[in-house]
Amino acid sequence: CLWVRNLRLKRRLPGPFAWPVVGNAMQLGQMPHITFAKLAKKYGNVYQIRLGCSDIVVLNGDRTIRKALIQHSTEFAGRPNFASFQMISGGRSVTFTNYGKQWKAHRKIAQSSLRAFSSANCQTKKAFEQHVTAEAMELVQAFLRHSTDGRYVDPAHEFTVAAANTMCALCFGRRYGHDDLEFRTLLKKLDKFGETVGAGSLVDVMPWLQSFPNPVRSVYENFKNLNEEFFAFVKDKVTQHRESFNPNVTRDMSDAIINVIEHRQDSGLTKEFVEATVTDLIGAGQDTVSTTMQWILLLLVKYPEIQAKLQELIDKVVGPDRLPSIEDRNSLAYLDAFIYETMRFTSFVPLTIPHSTTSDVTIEGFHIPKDTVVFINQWSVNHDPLKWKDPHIFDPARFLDENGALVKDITNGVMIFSTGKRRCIGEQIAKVEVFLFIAVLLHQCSFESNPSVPLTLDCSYGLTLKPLQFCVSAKLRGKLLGLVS
Ligand code: HEM
Ligand code: HJJ
Repeated sequence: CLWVRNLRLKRRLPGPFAWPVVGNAMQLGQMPHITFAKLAKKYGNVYQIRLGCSDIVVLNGDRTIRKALIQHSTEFAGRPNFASFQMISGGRSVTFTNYGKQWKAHRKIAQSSLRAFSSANCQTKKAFEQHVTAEAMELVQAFLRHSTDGRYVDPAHEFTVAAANTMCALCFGRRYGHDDLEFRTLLKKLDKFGETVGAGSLVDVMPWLQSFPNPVRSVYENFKNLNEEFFAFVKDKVTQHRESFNPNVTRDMSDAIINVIEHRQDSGLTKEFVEATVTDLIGAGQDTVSTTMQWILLLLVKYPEIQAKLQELIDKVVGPDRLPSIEDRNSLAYLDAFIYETMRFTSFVPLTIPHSTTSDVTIEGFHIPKDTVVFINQWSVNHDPLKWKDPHIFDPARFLDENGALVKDITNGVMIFSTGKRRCIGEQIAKVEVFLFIAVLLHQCSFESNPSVPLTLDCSYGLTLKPLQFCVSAKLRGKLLGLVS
């Protein structure tokens, strides 16, 4: 009856005691997603914390998160109006913009041009796969070059360049090379992006810190500068495209997006949204894919028996005379299982980009008002003991049936691309890219770490979790293959 419902609706959200001024900021620790999972054991899967001046609801666990993001998809599709978000992609980011008509139109355009270039059209799809394979071979050569005379190489930056080049190839029709200093310098600076916008970063929730001359102020200034520099880099390339635009020839994704936004009737968006879209896509593709590759290589040298098993499989399916291709994917289920397990085990996007509620909503009996900031703990889904056996153990075989085939129901349980209205639009591209990168790397090389330096799975926290610096040595496994196109 009504008064019972009202009582339930009015149930105050549980949560830890919040101190004046800082709230729970001092309790977050080095790895907020782990802290949030621990708090869920005490307060349940929906609870409230306070960071500075913001009340934040934290969602945990597979059932609760899917219920919120799928059953209440519109209510949870917002983004907070954090000051840092307005500095990204000239203030017109598709990713960091709140729910509304404009965001919907923008996302639709970004999504459909990605689809057109990576899956719908056979020709552009093949071209994309060739770009990725070429980039993988550049990686092979870079690793071999840096591994001569028993040397070891830190793979992180090479992966960033490779992932950024892939997105540049897709968006601009050309790559910038492992030796282009200007491009490499820009990518090095971008490395700091995720520290500022990761959930639990304090710059946006304690704006009062800015009124003093203290480090937070320079965090904002650095963030603004790096975004302006990156946006200018992309805008310059898009301007060149605009000047040489021919409506009858779509050379790459920049052309495709210029075409939709500027040359089609009522796209609803101004031309500044073109460079914003491309900036988002390159930014996202560069950080996430390079982070995936860093974790994968770390796990391959940590578990040499898994590396050997993968190589044996690739040798059997592909043989020595050609490079692996995307058509081999169905025959390489164990490689896909290894990728899924890397994503589950590391959960390297531990919390999604912060969400906000677009209207009042009730979840698990708790009332959440409109415009509440919401953190979504993907790590807690991937380590939910009700869902995964021994979640703390790295075991790719958990995704395979007794015939060695991939089990869709289990792979779909991994949450790293989020779900619902804000789910990642680059998932297909990322999976193809990561698959080809590892398949080619393992086909051509063996990797080992320096035995005198202990390997750790410790990481740094941000939008993405990154492994601490580690070094590998690459050895050529047979003959170095050239590219056939
Ligand atoms: C959003 C993960 C690669 C484009 C997201 C989000 C996550 C994510 C967790 C936030 C979802 C949310 O807030 O609920 C990943 C992972 C990747 C990856 C794990 C690689 C392994 C890519 C790539 C692209 C891309 C390659 C572009 C080509 C986007 C965009 C959004 C997004 C545009 C914003 C969606 C929105 O706010 O509406 N991704 N991503 N991602 N991703 Fe990815
Ligand atoms: C970025 C990481 C960036 C932008 C935007 C303009 C589309 C990383 C995760 C999801 C990707 C979501 C998207 C982010 C776009 C990044 C991101 C980075 C520079 C950017 C979880 O975000 O290192 O640099 O410039």
